Amino acid sequence: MAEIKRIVILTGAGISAESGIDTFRAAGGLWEQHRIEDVATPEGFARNPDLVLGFYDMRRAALARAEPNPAHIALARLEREFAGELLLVTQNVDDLHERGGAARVLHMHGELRSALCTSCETRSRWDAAMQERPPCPVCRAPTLRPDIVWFGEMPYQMGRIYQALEACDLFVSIGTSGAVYPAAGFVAEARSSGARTLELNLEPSEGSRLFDETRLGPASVLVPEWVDAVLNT
Ligand code: BJW
Repeated sequence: MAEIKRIVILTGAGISAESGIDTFRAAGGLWEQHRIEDVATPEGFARNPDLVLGFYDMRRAALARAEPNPAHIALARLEREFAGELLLVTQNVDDLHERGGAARVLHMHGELRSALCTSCETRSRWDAAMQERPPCPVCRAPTLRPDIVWFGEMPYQMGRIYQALEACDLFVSIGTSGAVYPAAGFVAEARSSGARTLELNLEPSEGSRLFDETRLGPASVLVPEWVDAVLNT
C-alpha cells in the first residue's frame, strides 16, 4: 500500500452515540422528538426563539454529563502521533473530540458551547442557558443565539475543507448517515482527487457505494483498531 501522507477525517453523530449523545436520524433520535424545521432552521428560530433556545439548552446540559469514548481518544492519539497532515472535521456540535485530547478540530456545524450575538456578531464561550435571554458579554444586547449552523446556512470553513479534500490521499468518514450536504458530498470530492475512501459506521451510509471500503461496527471498536493500524504501518 502507498504511504499515506494526508488524511481528512469526517465525523458525525455516530462517534458520540456511545458517549450517550442522541444521534439525529435513528429511531427515537433527535429528529423523531423534534421537527427539523422548528428547531434547526433560521425561520424556526424567528418564529419561536423560546423553543429553539430551550432545545439547545437541553442539549448543552446533556453534553455536560457526557464523556469522550475510545473513538474520540483514538483520533486524538492519531492527531498527536501521525507524521503527515491530518484534518479532523466534525459535523458534531459537542466538544468530545477536544475533551478526548484533540487540539485542532474543525466544527463545520458550529459548537454547543459557543454563543453568537446577532447584534455585534461576536462569538463567546457559553455554558449557561440562553432561554432567559442573557446579555451578550461584549455589547450587552440580549440577542444571543446558539452558534450552530442550521439548514439553509453556510457551514463553517468550507474553503479550508475543500482544499484539504483536494490534497488528501485518504478520506475517512466515521459515524455519519451521509444525509446532509455539503458533508455528504465530501466522499465524492475526495474520490475525484484520487484519494482512497474508507467508511467506519454501524450501518452503511446513504453514500456507502462511493467508498472503497466500508467497515461496519461500533465506533468505539472500529476507530481504535483503524488508528492502531495507521500508526503501525
Ligand atoms: C454509529 C454508532 C456507533 C450510530 N458507532 N456509528 C438537496 C440536495 C442537496 C442539498 C440540499 C438539498 N436540499 C437542501 C439541501 C441543503 C441542506 C441539506 O443537506 N438538506 C438535506 C436534508 C438534503 N444543507 C444545508 O442547508 C447546509 N448548508 C448548505 O448547504 O449551505 C449551502 C452550501 C452550498 C455549497 C457549499 C456549501 C454550502 C447546512 C446543514 C446544517 C446541518 N445542521 C444539523 C443541525 C445543526 C447541528 C445540531 O443541532 O446539532 O447538523 S442537521 C444534523 O444532521 C446535524 C448533523 O451534524 C447533521 C448530520 O447528521 P449525522 O451526524 O450524519 O447524524 P445521523 O443521525 O444522521 O447519523 C448517525 C450515523 O451514525 C448513522 O449512520 C448511524 O448508523 C451511525 N451510528 N451509532 C458508529 N456507535
